[in-house]
Amino acid sequence: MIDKNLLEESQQAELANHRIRYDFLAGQLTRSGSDVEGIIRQLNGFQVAIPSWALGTGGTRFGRYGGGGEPRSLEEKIADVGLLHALNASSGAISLHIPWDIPADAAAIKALAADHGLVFDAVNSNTFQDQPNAPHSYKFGSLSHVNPDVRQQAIAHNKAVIDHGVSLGSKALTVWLADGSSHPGQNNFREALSRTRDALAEIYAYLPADWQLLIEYKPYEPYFYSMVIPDWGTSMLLASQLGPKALSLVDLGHHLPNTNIEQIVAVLMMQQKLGGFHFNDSKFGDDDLTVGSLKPFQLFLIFNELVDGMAATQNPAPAWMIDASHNLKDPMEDLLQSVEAIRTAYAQALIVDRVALGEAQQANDPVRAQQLLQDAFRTDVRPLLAESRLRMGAALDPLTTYRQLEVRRQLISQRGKNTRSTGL
Ligand SMILES: [Mn+2]
Repeated sequence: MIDKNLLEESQQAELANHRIRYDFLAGQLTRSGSDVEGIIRQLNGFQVAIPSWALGTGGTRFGRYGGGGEPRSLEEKIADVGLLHALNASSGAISLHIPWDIPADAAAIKALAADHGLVFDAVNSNTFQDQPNAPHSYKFGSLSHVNPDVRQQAIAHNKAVIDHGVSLGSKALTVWLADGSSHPGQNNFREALSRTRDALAEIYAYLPADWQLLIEYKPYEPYFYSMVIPDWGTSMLLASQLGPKALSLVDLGHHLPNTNIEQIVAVLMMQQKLGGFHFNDSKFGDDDLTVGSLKPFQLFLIFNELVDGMAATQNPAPAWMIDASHNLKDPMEDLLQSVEAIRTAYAQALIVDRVALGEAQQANDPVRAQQLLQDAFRTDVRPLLAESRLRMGAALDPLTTYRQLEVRRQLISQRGKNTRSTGL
């Protein structure tokens, strides 16, 4: 746990600098018509879930270089997310992956999370790996498999994941299917999708009344010729056929290069089918890199559509989660950077002059429209984010505090150098 006195002491010297920066920005934004207090309130309420598998070092199929002090149990993963939340006041939810993180005592785990101010976000099922002693293999698919016994095993697993989620207070199941084919002719596309829809319908029927089923899509990998749910259109088709509790989930890394993701967001929201987001960044494919590290403008454009859509459509509030892998960085530092990038894009989208943008669109004035977006994107909103954290008792600058307090060194001394977190 972060000692609040130490935290305050460590940033005492920075407070005066922050005040100057914040007052300047707040004055500027107020003069240009922004409701600064309203923006701070929206930032305060914005929580991004941390997945339980992102707290350890990731790897590639070539190797993995652990950084030490990784959580050894679900309890330690919750402690790590609690630490992030204490520093940034924006990581107040954890998303579990089953079977990597099955709670032995759900009530105790729920209480532990509550001690850290955390709730449980969507639970995630896994039919992309065979589990020890499972009677059937997913080598050739799970919900789309030609053998009904394999499909039933995958359906039963998803129902069990829902049960775990219910015991923790989760409200959604995220399904990412690794089903697909690597060779032309291997699968009958029509039949594979129709089997998947029927299997998802059985899972959907098992959902509690206040739950959602979030359907993730991905164009390739692990299979390289076809994926059964390759794109947002297929995901939305399934969600539409299943019913109102089924929605699409957008993972930023699950698109082919140069895909206009912000347009996908807009259309899904128009259909009230945007259920959730997995944030990361990428250069080539599903790279799972730090959010906003490569394409911050794309992230801003996506948030511009999200803010617009949340005000103008009946789309339910989406679930926000980071879905990244940390091969070189300390995972905690990477997650702090990612949450900051997400909040930056959100704050920038909140200061877009939407009335003027609407007028520019009506007047067919692309120059003015571009200027309005650039004005927001080029505004340094970091003092707003710091002010929001300060008011919630968190760190002015989470990353600097994390290093000043030598958190990783302490985790290594408590847990050891060679611990390995379950997950990626
Ligand atoms: Mn994902």
